[in-house]
Amino acid sequence: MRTNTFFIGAVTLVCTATSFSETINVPNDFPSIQDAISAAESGDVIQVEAGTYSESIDFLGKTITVTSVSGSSNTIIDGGGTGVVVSFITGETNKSLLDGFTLQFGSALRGAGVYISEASPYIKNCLLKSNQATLSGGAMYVIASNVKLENIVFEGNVAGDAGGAIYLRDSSATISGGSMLSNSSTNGGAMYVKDRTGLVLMDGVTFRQNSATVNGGGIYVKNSEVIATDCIFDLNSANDGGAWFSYYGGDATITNGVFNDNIALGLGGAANVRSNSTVSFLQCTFESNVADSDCDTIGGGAVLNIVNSIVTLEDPSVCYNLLCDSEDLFSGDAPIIVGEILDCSSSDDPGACCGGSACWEMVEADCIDGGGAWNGNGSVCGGVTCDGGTGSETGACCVEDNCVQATELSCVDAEGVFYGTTVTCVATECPATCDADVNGDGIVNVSDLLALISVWGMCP
Ligand SMILES: [Ca+2]
Repeated sequence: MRTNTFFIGAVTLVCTATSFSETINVPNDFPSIQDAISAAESGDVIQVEAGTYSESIDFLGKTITVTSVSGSSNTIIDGGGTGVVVSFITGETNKSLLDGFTLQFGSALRGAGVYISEASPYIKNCLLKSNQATLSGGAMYVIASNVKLENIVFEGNVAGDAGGAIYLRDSSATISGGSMLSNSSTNGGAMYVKDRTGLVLMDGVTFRQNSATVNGGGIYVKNSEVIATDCIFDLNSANDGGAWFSYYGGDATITNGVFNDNIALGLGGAANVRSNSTVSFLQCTFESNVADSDCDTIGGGAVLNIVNSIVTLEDPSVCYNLLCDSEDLFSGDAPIIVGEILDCSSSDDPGACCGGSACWEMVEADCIDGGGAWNGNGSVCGGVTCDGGTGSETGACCVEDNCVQATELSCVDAEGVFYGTTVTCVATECPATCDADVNGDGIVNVSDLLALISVWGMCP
């Protein structure tokens, strides 16, 4: 509870209350976060203990920090399906900070998780999940504002109309780190950006498995400018613009972007850019994107579809993109290619990976790490049959110094080393192992003893 003890005695009467920043604890000083905010004064820090708080909070224009003691996974503000969870609607500045919460189960017309109007709050280290807006901004609605977001994860939020995770209008934003996972909407599965007033800057943001039933599985940009650096767009899907959709001056500069495994039923597996938009993709990778994924011949541009717009590709890496089943990379206007189209590096080449009877395309390391059966660089799921995970062919598998004829999957399961289906145990001599050979040179001698002594003591 706020106490006036400080103002008695040593502190002179010249000091005003605002010259102190006080720490207020929830629930020890106030049972609810909103009660603490209502009592707080400029500069105060509200520290919230771990727990689930069923309430909606409003910063009331105050220059305060609301932070959790134990981080977002342990400190939850639950909207309970009634209204907006957090509001910034009274001219808050970037000195109004929300740090370290999960904001969940908001339900509203707009901005069910966080609603920001004519304000500039700073939000970091939060998880916004399972919020639902009837219209726009499933997790966050931002209008006539300037927001700073740092390390925010948006997961499983839904908007009926636009921007499953974030809807930004007449606003600028700085978004650093974090990710947008499995959000969905009609347009802009994760983000919808409309009507510029300033830049939308994104750095190191991952857009993964977001979906739009119409346009822009990851992001939809209209009459705005987005600068995206080191962002990843993978596994997003839409009707047009699997990851990205630009419309009416939807301008962007995307540097070191990775566009992998995005899917459009129609146009632009990775991106659809149209109607006087100017978009530059600088040193971006486009790998395994698919357009016209339903192969109904309505669609185009495995990588890009361009209409009345200027699209520049500078030194792009392009591989394994498909229009239905053919490699037809671009449709509509031709992109401007600066430099050359590079192959994706071979070690990162995806291939078909069988897990049970299911198939995914991914890089070999991820496939083996996940216990899948690898079908080789450049293989595609359409060209292999996954037979329930046992793998149809066997090969030599060394489990320590024993060779067994096994499938790759069962070999990996046994933590063995698989030598390939063309190699048999008859032709394979597994390297001998012995426990005392500490440095692995095949001889047990004083070197092993010294290696052992060098690490003598408690295990780290
Ligand atoms: Ca189609």
